[in-house]
Amino acid sequence: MKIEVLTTFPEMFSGVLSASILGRAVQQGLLDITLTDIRDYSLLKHKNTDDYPFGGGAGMVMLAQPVVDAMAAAASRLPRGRRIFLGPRGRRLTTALARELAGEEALILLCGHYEGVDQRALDTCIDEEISIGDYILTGGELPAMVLIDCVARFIPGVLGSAESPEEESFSDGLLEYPQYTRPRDFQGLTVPETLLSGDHARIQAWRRKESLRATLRFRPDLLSHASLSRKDLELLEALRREEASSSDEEGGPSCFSES
Ligand code: 4G3
Repeated sequence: MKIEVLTTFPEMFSGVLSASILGRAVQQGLLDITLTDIRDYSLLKHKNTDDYPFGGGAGMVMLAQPVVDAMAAAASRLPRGRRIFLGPRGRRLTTALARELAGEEALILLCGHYEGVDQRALDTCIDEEISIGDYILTGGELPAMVLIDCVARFIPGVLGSAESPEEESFSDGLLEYPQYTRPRDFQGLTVPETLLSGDHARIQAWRRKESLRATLRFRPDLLSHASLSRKDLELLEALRREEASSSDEEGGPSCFSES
């Protein structure tokens, strides 16, 4: 997938795009990411990209001219690219949206800074606005990186063949089950016996139950949209009783010494 990012802070992306799974995806050519500095398109003599807001008020507004010209240049390179602005008024980024975006051949991501971008630039050169959540950040760069990471996981080959983006939390509408690795005994804390049994069917059943338990405990709101079998609903009924009677018990073990 080709992605062009329009930003006044291209240097913010270097670590994220060179490390770990995204770094490997870039190296393998699965992700082809171009960083375009909006400042390079400013026609002002000091290459400004922002100015004071008409009507007054705090902060600065990004100028339409460098944004529109940077977008025109990007769109000429990626004429089929979906033109996305990262902003707090946008459609919420979810697993479903990330999966949809991963099916595109190209994306153009516009990162705003300051108090926003001149509305005329947004009206003329953006297909859609996407938000990563209900909070304000100093710029759209972190949201763009979050979107790239989230979308990349659905591009075939980005995750190792052993991992599947569909096995993670939220893909089936439930939270993930707890995971354990070596050693079997860590400071007296042991791994659930089922996971050592080698009985694949038993392990699957345990994991499903623990996914349901985690979702019921931490994100019960997700249960109304999850696809649940008859067996799941039975398990949930049992878990509701279990959780209700255990909620007044002492908490689990702590990694800090009890004094
Ligand atoms: C536009 C996106 C851009 C208006 C961007 C602030 C949060 C998100 C910005 C504005 C951002 C988000 C830049 N902050 N929730 N900051 O995805 O008020």
